[in-house]
Amino acid sequence: MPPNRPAYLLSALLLAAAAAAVGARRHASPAANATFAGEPVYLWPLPKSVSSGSRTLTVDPDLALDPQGLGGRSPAVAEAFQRYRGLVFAPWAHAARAGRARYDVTRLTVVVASANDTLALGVDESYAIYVAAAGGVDSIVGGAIIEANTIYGAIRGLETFSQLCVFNYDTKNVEVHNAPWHIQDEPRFAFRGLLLDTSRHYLPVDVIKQVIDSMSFAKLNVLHWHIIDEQSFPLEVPTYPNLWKGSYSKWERYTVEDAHDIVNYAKKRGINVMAEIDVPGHAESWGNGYPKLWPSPICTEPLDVSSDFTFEVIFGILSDMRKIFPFGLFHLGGDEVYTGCWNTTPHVRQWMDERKMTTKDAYKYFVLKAQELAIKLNWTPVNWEETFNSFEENLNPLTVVHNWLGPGVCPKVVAKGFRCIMSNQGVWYLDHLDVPWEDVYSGEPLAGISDREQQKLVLGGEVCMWGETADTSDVLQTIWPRAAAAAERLWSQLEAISAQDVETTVLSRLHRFRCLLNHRGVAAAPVTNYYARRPPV
Ligand code: CP6
Repeated sequence: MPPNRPAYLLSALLLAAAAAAVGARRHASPAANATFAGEPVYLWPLPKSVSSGSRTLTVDPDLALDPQGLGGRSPAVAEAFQRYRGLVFAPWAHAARAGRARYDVTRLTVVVASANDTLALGVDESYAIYVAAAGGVDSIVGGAIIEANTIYGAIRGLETFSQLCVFNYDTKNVEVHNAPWHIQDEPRFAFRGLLLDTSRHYLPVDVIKQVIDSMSFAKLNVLHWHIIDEQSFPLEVPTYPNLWKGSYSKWERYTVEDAHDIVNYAKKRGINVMAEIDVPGHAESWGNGYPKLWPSPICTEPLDVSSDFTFEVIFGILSDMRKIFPFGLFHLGGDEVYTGCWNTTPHVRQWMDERKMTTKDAYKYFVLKAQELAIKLNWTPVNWEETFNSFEENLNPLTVVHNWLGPGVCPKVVAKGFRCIMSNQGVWYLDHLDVPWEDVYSGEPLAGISDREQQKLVLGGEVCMWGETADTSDVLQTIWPRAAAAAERLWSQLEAISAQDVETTVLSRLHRFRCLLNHRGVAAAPVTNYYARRPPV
C-alpha cells in the first residue's frame, strides 16, 4: 500500500496503539494469512496482509460514510458505500435497527487520494482497512477506515469491509468479529476477467448487470463481452444498421444505449468492459444484414477476405464501438478460422492467386488488417492464440495474446515479448461443467515462466462462460462458485494461495463466499455441484 499521506500515518499510528491495547496478533507473512487462531479468515479473495484480534464489534445499521480526501467527493464512492450498506444490512435491516441503541462501529471513513475516475488497465486498486476495537482509539477514528489512492481501490476496500460484516442471528446485529483488523491489499494481476457470450444465447441487460455485480464481489475487473458470433448479431451498429438483422429477434438486441448502460454500470463497480468482434472466423451472422460479407451463399464463413467492403464494415463497427467502449483493449478474436471455402470460392481463390497467397497468408492478411483498424482507433488489439501460433513473426508487437487451447502458450508468448492473458480451457472454461473448482483453483497464469521481466508481460487471466449451453436460466450458477476460484488465483499473492490447505481452509472460505453470493441474490451453485471423485474401492 503506497499512500504517503498524513492520513495513512495517522491510521498506522492508531493501529499500533490498538494492537498494543488489545494484544492483536499480527500476521507478518502471507502464509499466515489463511487462518487465525484456527479459524479461517473468511475473506474471498484473500488479502495480501491481514492482522486481526479477538474482539467482537457491533455495526450500526445507520452506518454513515465519512468521506475524506479528494476522492471522498466522488459520487462513485458514495454510491458504492450505499450499495454495500444495503448488502450488509439487507434483508435484516429492520430487525437490526430494533436491536440496540449503541453500536461500536458507527462511521466508516473513506480516504481517497485522488478523485480521478479514469478506469484503465493497471489502475491502482490497492487499499488499506483499519477496523478498531471498541473504546479507546476507535472513538477517535470512528470505528473503521478505508484508505486508497483511487476510487477503485476504495471500492475494492468496501467489498472487503462488507465481507468482515456478518449477521448474528441471535442478537440480530451485524458484527465484525476478530477486531481490530488491519488489512493491506492489492491485486497480483491487473487483468482479472470473465467472458460472457451473448451470441449463442441472448442475455438481457439485467442479467449482464447481475453478472457484473457478482464479479465485483470477487474483485474481478474485466468483463470480456463476446457480443457477436456465428449464431447472432445482437448489437446495434448505427453506421451499418442492418447488422443487427442478424439478432435472434428484435427483442434479443442491445441498443447503443443498452451498451452504454452496461459500460457505466460496470465502471461504477471498477470493472472494464472489453468488447470483442471475433473475425474472420466467428462472424457468419454479419451476413444476414449484408450478404456481400459472405464469400458466397454456400461459403458464409470466414468473412470475405478479398473484398474492401468487409474492412469498411469492420471499421464502421469499430468506430461506432469506440464511442461506447473506453477500455484500452479491444478483442478481435481470430480463433478457429477454417479457410477451406476461401479456396473453393472462385473470386476469393482468384484474389489469393493474384497475390500468390496461401489460405494461411490470407488469414494473416485479414488479422493484421483488422488489427491496424483497431490500432488506428487507439485500441490495443487482443487476439486468440491461433494468430500467435500461426504467424507470430508478423504479429503487431502491441498485440495481447489470449490463450485458450491448453497450457503452455503464454511462456512462448512472453518469451517473444508479447503480452498474454491466460484462459487455459482445461481449467478456466466454465462451460466445461465437469471441471471441479479445485482444478479451476489450480490454474496458474505464470506457470512455466520464471523470468521476472517475462512474468510482467502476463496481464492476468480470464474465465470463459461460453454461451452454447447456458442462458439466463442458469448462467449465474454456472459461473459461480467456480469463477471465484480463478478470482482468488488472480487477486491473491501466490505464497498465500500455496500456503493454504485446499481441502480445509480454502474449501471452508469458498463455502462461505458462495453463501455470501446467495445472500446477495446471486444463484451460485453448491461448491461441490459435481459428483465427488471417490477413492477407488
Ligand atoms: N466460440 C468462439 C467458442 C469457442 C472459441 N471461440 C470455444 C471453443 C472450444 C471450446 C469452448 C469454446 N465457443 N468464438 C474458442 C476461443 Cl471447448
